[in-house]
Amino acid sequence: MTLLPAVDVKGGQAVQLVQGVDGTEKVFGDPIKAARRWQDGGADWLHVVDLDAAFGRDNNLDVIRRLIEETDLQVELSGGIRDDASLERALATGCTRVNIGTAALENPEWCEQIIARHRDRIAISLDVKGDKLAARGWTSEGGNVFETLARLDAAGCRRYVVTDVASDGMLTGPNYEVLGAICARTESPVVASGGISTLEDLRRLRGLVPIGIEGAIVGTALYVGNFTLAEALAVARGDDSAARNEDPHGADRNDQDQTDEDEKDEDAR
Ligand code: AMZ
Repeated sequence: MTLLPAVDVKGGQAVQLVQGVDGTEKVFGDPIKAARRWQDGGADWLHVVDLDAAFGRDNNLDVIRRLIEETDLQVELSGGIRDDASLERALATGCTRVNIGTAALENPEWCEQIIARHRDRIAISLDVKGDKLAARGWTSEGGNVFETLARLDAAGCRRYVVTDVASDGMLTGPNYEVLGAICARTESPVVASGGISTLEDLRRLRGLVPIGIEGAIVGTALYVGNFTLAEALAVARGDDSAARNEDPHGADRNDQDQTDEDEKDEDAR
């Protein structure tokens, strides 16, 4: 499974929002420094969101362009890519692929054309809020998730990035139900985003690779230090025996095992 650390950029700074709400951000400084930190930690990929562009004001393309030039990372770039001009600008940064959110809802014909033209360089962002999709910086809603997915699949969409808006920045775990339902309805690979909090979450997502989960985007959990990037990469590779001891529920489970043993002893007496 591919691990993609997130660098969300607002006002030139790396930030993490809570449920995507403007103004809730924790600020983590220079996005290029953050990207270098994830590269030095062993990441191959970065998920970069231009939040100002997603909110429909201004953009952070200068710093994002430099970030791509000054690192060797493969970058998935999103935010505000809604027409030919913004798509050309985004592709010209040297990113590996772009994610399209709002336009998948508001401009389906354009999406069909760009999927046909740019194939693997286009992924569709399914930003899920209940059974609807969120658009325009997650400030508006529209379109049923599964109807939109069926339409995009028919258009040949190569990849989906599925973000559960309610989980994003919350450290409450991914929305496995939504991820499972989407994987069941498409043959294209799915990158999971939103809510990842523990290495156990990453292990569970890795277990979903056979049904179509290809990658996982980690933001807040990495920035606040719930685990290290090295640990996360090891779990994503399936090579995490050294990291297993950290299971936060391990202590509780052992206590429960002990209680079970005690009960058995009682029964035997
Ligand atoms: O946090 C938010 N409010 C937010 C966010 N992270 N709003 C949009 N986005 C991301 C989507 C997707 O990657 O997850 O921006 C991209 C979509 O942008 P657009 O402009 O195509 O809808």
